[in-house]
Amino acid sequence: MQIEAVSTQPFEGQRPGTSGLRKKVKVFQQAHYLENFVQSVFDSIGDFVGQTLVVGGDGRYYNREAIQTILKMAAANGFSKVFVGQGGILSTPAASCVIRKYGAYGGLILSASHNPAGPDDDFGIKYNIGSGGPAPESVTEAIYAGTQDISYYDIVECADVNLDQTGSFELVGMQVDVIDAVADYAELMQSLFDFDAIRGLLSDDFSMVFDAMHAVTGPYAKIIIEDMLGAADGTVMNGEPKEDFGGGHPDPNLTYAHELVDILYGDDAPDFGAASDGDGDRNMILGNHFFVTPSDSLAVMAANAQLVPGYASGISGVARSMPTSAAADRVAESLGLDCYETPTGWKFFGNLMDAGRVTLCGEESFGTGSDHVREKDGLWAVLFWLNILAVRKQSVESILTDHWKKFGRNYYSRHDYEGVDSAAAAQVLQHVRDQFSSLPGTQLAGRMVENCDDFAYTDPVDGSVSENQGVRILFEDGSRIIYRLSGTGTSGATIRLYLESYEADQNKHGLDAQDALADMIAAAGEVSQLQQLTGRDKPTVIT
Ligand code: VG1
Ligand code: CO
Repeated sequence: MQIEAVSTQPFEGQRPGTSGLRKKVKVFQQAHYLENFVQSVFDSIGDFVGQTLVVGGDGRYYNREAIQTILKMAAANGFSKVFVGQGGILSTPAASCVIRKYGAYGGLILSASHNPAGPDDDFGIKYNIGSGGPAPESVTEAIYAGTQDISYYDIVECADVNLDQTGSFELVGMQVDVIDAVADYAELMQSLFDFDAIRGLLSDDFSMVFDAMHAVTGPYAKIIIEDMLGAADGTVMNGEPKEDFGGGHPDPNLTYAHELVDILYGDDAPDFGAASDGDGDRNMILGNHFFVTPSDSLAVMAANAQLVPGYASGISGVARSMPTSAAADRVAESLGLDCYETPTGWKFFGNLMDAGRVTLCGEESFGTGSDHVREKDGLWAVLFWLNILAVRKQSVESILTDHWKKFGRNYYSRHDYEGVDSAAAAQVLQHVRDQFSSLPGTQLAGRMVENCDDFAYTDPVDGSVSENQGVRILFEDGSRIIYRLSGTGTSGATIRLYLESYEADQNKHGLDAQDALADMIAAAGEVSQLQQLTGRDKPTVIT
């Protein structure tokens, strides 16, 4: 059945360059809104008639309704089969795993990641290609163009599918396989990590807590960490996924995961703590009274990859997003590996992984992953750390201290100014740009500015160019100040300020990052006039 795609208000579509559509639930609930987007996706991804689609989401409010709509549209548009996670659940990395394992044409993942959920909060949808990774810009741009002149969509009229029961069902000529949401992913984890060694670690006097933040990783973590690896019951906290994520903000950082942070910094703190986000692709790693920056986490993984069975034969290279600290670069250099610097967003790692150029990838925003799937992977990172801890039998802190002794320490911090007026945010970046020609050769924060630019990236595999990926002030000693506007928010603008300075002297490795970077932070404010232009005197979140 073809339906005229009339929206109750002009259809805004997906902003070009972003990997998915994120809007308030209320926006998605407008007549035809979701349908218009889904049809625009189907119209932009090539010939899938007779092929398989994967569908699942992070369980947030509107997940189930959206899945029913997508199933009926997939049937009308000619897919022959859809895999959908039981209860409508698939974490982002699990969806990537399922797409790859069953050779699906692609997948639709329903999530707004760590954004809050519920009737008044956010919903999202993104399309992943057959490699299991986020759609590249050529595809997202085609989808966006499609959203601008969509005139009808195709949908079958039929009863809803029971998503709670696994098995095969027929939906107007299309097969719907409701699959166990965890099994394929758990099997993949088992193939990469030394589960016996981790089981041994967890049965010693080692203690850990995993915070699923009432989001999608709850069932995954309970099965893998508690059932398969034998951690004590209750190791997984907030493990029941809720449609509103328990009213929380499932972003695993020091601000939003404060419940976990309080445990790791409290009396009788466990040896290890970790958290993941709404859709399960992010991770935060904590030791007893110790925080591992995501940038350092990537570097430690690269330096210790040979200890993990799935990577024991060596990694082919490392990639990090531009704002991520250069800690991984130092490890890559010492291992004689290539290290790539890409724009923010996991989609830029896909080509490098497909071409076999990199094995490990990471972003400063609590994202790490490898070529086992084509998304960042929160629980994978936790298991990677547990595997390292099981082999090295040291504390998290001493692993980091050893690492810094060997490679030096990249002091690093990100300051987020959320919900800023969009025009003011643009002015902040422009104000820095206006000084691109005057800053080089001058002193700032006691260092010589070497160069300033807008980061641009040419994909080494397909030659595609991505411009304006962050405003950078680069110093002679390798220090950096970077300003970027977030592409994932749903109200106002978020300015991200990234600060990095390198310290080779091991006697100076024990400082608090905010103290070590104090002069950089002050200089970043002065150069950009951020406080004056936005009317904010301090960041919303400091990591
Ligand atoms: C943020 C992070 C970025 C990450 C993206 C998606 O984007 O900075 O590193 O790839 O979220 O992560 P932005 O444009 O807001 O800075 V997730 O967990 O939302 O899929
Ligand atoms: Co996420």
